[in-house]
Amino acid sequence: MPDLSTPPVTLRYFDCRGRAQALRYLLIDAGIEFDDDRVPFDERWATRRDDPAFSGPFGGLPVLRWGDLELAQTEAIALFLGRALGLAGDGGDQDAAWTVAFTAFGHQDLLQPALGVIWQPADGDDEAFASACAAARDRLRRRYGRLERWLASRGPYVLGESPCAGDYFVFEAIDVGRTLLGHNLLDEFPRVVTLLSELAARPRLALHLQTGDRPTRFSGSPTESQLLARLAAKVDREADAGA
Ligand SMILES: N[C@@H](CCC(=O)N[C@@H](CS)C(=O)NCC(=O)O)C(=O)O
Repeated sequence: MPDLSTPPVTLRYFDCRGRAQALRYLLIDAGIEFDDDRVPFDERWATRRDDPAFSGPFGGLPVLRWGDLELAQTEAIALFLGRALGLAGDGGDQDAAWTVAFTAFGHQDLLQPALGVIWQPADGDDEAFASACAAARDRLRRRYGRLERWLASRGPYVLGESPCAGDYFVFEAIDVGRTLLGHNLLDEFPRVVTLLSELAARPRLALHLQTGDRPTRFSGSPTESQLLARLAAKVDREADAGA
């Protein structure tokens, strides 16, 4: 059994969802009290980014402090928390490896293509914008299909009955994907939808999602709001065309 008595915990990241939101979900769902240190997008980062005491060993966020331990790199933090909090399947080597695999799948393969659409040039032409969105949708749908297939013999979570660290990454990445690129992205993937709704219904997470405590920004892109407006207009146009 993991020891759930925790020392003081701080998770430092920017004031957006980005790479850290899955880690926030994981800590919240496990009932861990932590300092959710959200660095604003202002000159404070520029003045502190070169200070290893602030920006960690690699100069990038997120950074986790767990008592005397300082850890960086999103997926390493997930691995550590997964093991410390009993969120790595049955605790054996295979489940631990699959937990890492699904963390990487969520963080790299699902989240980065979804967020990529709000890192495009804000004033790019409509054709280039539409084709980047279509490419992201295609890539994501193929990957959601693989997840759907995986869940057919397990579920509702990736390792079975209870969530592992990787589920929070898959959840966050797909929630970002459907918010940015349209809810119909999940139309053919009922098991994926079930995973998302089961996780969102867990009491502490449901409370977090209802209270509006989650950062409103997705990323640090300075032109995020313009890209979001373009995306919303595009999704509306497509809905009208399909009606
Ligand atoms: N591979 C690292 C990447 C960390 C990283 O690049 N973080 C970005 C935010 S998403 C950052 O700190 N950017 C600020 C900067 O580099 O000045 C991880 O997964 O944690």
